[in-house]
Amino acid sequence: MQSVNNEIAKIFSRIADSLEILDENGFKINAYRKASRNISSMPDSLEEFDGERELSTIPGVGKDLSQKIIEHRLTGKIAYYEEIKKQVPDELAELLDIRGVGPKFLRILVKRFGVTDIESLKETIASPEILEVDGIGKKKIEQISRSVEVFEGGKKRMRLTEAHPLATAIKEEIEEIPGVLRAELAGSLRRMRETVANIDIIASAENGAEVLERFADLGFVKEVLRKTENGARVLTQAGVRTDLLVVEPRFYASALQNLTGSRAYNSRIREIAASKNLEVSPVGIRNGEGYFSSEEEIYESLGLQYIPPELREDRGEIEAARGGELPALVETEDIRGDLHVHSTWSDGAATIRQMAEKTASLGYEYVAITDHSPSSRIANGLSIKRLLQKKEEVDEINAEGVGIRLLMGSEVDILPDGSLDYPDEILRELDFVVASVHGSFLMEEDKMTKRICGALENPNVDALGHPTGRLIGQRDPYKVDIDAVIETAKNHGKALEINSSYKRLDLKDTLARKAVEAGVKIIVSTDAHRIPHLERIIFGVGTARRGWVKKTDVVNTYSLSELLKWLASHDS
Ligand code: DGT
Ligand code: ZN
Repeated sequence: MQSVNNEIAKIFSRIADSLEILDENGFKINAYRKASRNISSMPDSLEEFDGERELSTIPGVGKDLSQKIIEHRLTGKIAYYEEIKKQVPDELAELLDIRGVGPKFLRILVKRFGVTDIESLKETIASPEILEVDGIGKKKIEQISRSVEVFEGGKKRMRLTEAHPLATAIKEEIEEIPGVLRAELAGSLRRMRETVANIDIIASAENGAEVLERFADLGFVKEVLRKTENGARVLTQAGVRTDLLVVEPRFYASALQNLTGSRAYNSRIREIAASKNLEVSPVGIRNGEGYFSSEEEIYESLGLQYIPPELREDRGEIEAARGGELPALVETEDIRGDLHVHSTWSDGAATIRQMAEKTASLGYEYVAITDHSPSSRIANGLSIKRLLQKKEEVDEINAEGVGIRLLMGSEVDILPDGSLDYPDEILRELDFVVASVHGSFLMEEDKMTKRICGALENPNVDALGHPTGRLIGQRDPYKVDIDAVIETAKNHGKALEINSSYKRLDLKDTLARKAVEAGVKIIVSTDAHRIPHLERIIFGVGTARRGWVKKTDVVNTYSLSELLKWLASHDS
């Protein structure tokens, strides 16, 4: 849910940009620009202003703009804005975000060269004719080409699983800068959103200016894009935009709070702060003395339970926190075993013994070694003969004792007709079976649904692996009726997986939430094919937390004996 203030502010700002491109009267442009700014930073919701008269008391919002706000309230649309969008489509308006491309230059690009979007802009600035424009030289064009690269890079979102390790390494370098007292990831990374546009980091120090200078000199920095009094934006060698904000220690909690939630969340929190007579500054909420010592203290002052960063999206968590009804989210420390890992028996890079040693060192009580089944030929799936040999090795290692209980498992393919890749009498001998779709993705929805539900109905199957098959930024989920899958899992006491693999995070947050709301159990697994993958569990747990998943929903938070009991509960 986006707050009305945000929505209107965005529309007005977009109208101002468009009018600039259309070369309209400057007075009108400034009016929209000013109203947009005031509305986005004001603490009260527009909804609290009854009619046109009240609305026009907002600084910068006169009669004309009040009418537009009312029109939006009544119809969900503003006719004038719809008209403007026809003349200046989004792909054109967004070009103003390219540094060096001001409205005047963009007008020339449109009128003289027919530029409509980023592609045509790139062609135009690469053509020799562009140098015939007054005041445009080679240098200027070089600068704009560079800005275009940054613009395109900034539009791409990175996968959380790739950005997070990079961001953590940068954060650790910042912590080493003299004078830095604390540093933390903020923004979408702290919320563990599955993709992020940039790396946001916040630090506290008394000597902010010095810290920012040292930051800009760090080895990973390729280019400094922008510097302000208390912040810097740089591009890493790999082209990732990284923003650092440095604040005085006493403002740290406020600034961290301010820089974590989604925009929609932040504006609702600001409204609540204003209603509690707290000071709402652009860099965070302040109290009488000017600071809070922790985020917990801020939430207490707002009359809310502490809201964990992963929930700060304005998806109902504010209401829940007000009613003291936030769920007790699962934590990485709650995880007592990994139920989906591969070994050298199929396509893993580590032996069973190496996987066992590493998972034991993570403090786990159990690990299920779930290699592939025969149909996954590229993944060196195990024939029945090899499966039985592997079982012997698992038994041996268990008998020897390596500080962790190995579960003899399989990640068994769900074949196109819904049958499984091993016969029942073989599956029955396994401790843990996760069933997954690895091929024939392009099926009609009802066939795919039948296929997957059929597998879940098999009493030997314990969980459904990566339930939707999506790959972030690469492949859409296959067509499946997820509600039917959830219902079948529920009826048969089966778990659905949150797979922590870097492209998967599948189930995703919103679907995980749907599943636990329906009372379905979850396994959070790594699907590790190498030792370092075992540490990716934090991303699965992060996804679970974003999906409001509680510790009690997650099967692999159980002790070994509880787990075995759960496994027995749905066997035939
Ligand atoms: P991203 O970067 O698209 O993956 O997502 P975020 O949430 O990190 O967004 P970003 O980097 O634009 O902003 C960082 C933080 O600052 C985030 O917590 C939202 C907050 N923020 C940024 N701009 C505004 C704004 O105009 N209004 C409000 N209320 N908050 C903002
Ligand atoms: Zn961000």
